[in-house]
Amino acid sequence: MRFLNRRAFIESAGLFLGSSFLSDNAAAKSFLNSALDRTSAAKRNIVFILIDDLRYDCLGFMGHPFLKTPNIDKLVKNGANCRNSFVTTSLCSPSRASILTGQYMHNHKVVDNNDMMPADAVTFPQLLRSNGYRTAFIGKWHMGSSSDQPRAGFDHWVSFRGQGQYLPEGQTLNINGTRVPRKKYMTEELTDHAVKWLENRNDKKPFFLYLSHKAIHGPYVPDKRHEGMYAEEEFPEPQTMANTEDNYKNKPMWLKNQRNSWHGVDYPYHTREPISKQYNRYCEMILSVDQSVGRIMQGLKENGFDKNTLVVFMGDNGHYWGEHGLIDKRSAYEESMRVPLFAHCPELIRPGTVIEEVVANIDIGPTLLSAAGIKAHQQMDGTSFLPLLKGEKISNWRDFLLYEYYWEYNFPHTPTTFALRTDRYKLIQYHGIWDIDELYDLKADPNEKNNLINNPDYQELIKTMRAQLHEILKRDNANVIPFGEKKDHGANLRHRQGADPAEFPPFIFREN
Ligand SMILES: [Ca+2]
Repeated sequence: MRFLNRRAFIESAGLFLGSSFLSDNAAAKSFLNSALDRTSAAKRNIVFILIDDLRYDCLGFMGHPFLKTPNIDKLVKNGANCRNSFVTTSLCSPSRASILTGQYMHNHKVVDNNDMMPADAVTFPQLLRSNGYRTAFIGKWHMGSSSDQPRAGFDHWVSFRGQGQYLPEGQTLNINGTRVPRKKYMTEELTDHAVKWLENRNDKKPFFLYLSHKAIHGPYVPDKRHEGMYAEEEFPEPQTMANTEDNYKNKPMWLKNQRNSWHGVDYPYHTREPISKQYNRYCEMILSVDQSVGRIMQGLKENGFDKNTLVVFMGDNGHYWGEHGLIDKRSAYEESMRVPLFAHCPELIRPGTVIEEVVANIDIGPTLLSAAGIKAHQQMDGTSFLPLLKGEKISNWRDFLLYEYYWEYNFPHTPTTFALRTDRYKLIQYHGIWDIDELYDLKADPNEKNNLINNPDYQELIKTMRAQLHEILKRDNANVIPFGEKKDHGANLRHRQGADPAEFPPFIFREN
């Protein structure tokens, strides 16, 4: 059924009033008022913009030393900044599935970047669509690399297989089931499609647009217009990057071993190109993302949707740039699990709203459904934080967040990881590896340098946090780890001139 806008409703009511059925003025007035009440409760338009692998601090307003992001800065300034936002799994497909289903990875079962989403998964776009929304997906889907076919829940579909390519030569987009040759740099082309779709929103239904950028996932290929702009800028090297005894003191062995791997600073993506150069290109690519945000906001404004549309901007996972000798993501340190998350809606959100509560990817579905006046599905693990966006408090908001990552054969250097993060402490425990766990006091040690796992003062806390962590897993019958099919040896190379393997930590050794 079509929703009528206010004008259409008045027009149809006027026709009706012109007949002989309503001759009484009061009755006519009452009818009109109730019609207006119903139309004024029209559902909110929603735009969700997802960026791939965008770090929480690679933004101008975050005080970045050289990167400029005026459009994103403006969105944050005029909206809400969820300063403590995390993903429950720092990996593209599992996190995207958590966003769509509101579920932890152990429940939605998309455990790596290869698997399709289960056919019976319930996603929030499906619920929006079945509740009268016109829905569009434009961009990177990435659950099931072999298929770019339209997925359930969307009236309009523009996507590509797997990771896709930044440059258009020889590439196609799947537009509603038809392959169409690509024309432009990916970020710009996807934005073109999104703006065009917004321009055509005149069918009176509320709309939901999911713009899912490929940017800024590696390999890092900036738009020609931005290539080289930051080439000479100095890389902000993190203090935990150097291969020093201090940086690896009391650290797990896998961490040092990963240093010289696909996801380490000594052999980044199996190249010898310094990560500083890759980082500069990564930043240049963010310029296209910022332009995309500016064009979406402009498109909303030009079509009269700027006041009532809820725009949510988010990263699908974080990204290391040298912290602990790592690049990329997967493990549970802050730069990997923390993401940018902002919301903008002049009708709902006061400019300059800052939210301190811990929110996560599993909360996106419930929140956007709530903004549409729809109840979250019972399968969803997350909770709506819409009241926080509106400046209201939520009693009994979560005290801790579970984090999980399952070992992948294609990147064998990161172990299966479970973590429990409170606003002060983070317990990280590993599974299936002979190694040590970690505990950090995030207030005293935000860079996670001082592992407290063997500190006698913290043993009670560790016991409590372990119990809480396992309680969540047991509740969901998640004590069984699903895994994908092994197809090859994976990216298991090391460089001869890179770091040596780690030694067992001294406390493990005994003399007799
Ligand atoms: Ca990603």
